[in-house]
Amino acid sequence: MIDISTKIAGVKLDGCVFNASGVRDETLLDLENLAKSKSCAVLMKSCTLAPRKGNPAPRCVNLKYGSINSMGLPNLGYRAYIKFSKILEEKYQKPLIASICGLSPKDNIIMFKAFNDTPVDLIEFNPGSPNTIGKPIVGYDFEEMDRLLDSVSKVTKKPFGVKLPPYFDLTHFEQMANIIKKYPVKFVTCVNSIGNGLAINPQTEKVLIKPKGGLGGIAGGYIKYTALANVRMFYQLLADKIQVIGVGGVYSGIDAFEMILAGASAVQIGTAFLQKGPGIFARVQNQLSNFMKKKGYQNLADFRGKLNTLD
Ligand code: RRO
Repeated sequence: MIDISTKIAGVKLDGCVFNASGVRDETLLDLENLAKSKSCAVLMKSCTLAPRKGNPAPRCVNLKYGSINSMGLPNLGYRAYIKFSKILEEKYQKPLIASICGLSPKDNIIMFKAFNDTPVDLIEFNPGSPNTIGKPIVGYDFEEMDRLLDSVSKVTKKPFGVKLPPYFDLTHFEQMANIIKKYPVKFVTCVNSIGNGLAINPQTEKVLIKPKGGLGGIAGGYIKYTALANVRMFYQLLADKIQVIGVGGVYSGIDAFEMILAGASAVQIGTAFLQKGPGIFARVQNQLSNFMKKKGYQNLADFRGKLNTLD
């Protein structure tokens, strides 16, 4: 029997695949649909203190091999997600993960504190959104990240991780890993969308999304190789003491296998869930099990992080 279960920060997941924050996870209906699906956890939309409508539409468009979005953090405000977590905990037996994306350091502290007394199992801190107009990506400001991790570490009682923007330079991987290692961070999620791509319709000679003159976060197949590199680098730099969750361009069981081989302890699906619907979770996990069986692997530990180089 092939076992694809995993543990994140000690929380047991029946399989290793679940939804990425930001796709069909904003309302209670969305979250109940995830709870009923084969997603092995329910990860909620990144929340802010106050509800937000987000950016004007069209703000998320499918592309041939992925997607572009500038949603602008539409969410119902953290109080709604606290309420939803209590409802979900009563009705379903699935790990619950909150995603916090405060617009200021103070907002993050308020929300981290508020989630202490909820049934949420884990918190994914999201300082990497590329789409809040007028705000730079906090995950690229190393000093600010240090201060933020320091302050949230002091107030949270929940195991938490950080969703990182994609890094492209070797020294940046190292700098961020060294900051993360100073705090009780349990996992990093690699990666958020690659910010500020531009998709164009050559027929209409127009951009595809309305916000930011058409600029938006690129996700899906286009970013798989960047995501794999980030998973690999953080897996090596965090030396198995802090877990890595891989996200970016996972459409198949083999994509998930590659993430785990690079070092991921679990895999999230965003764009493929948007495009293919909730059946994607069972499909990817079945394909992963079949591929493992062919390879003679019984569980994820048999191959996690065991990627070979050519030297
Ligand atoms: O809501 C968004 O525009 C958004 C967020 Br918070 C994020 O973290 N990543 C993304 O691609 N879009």
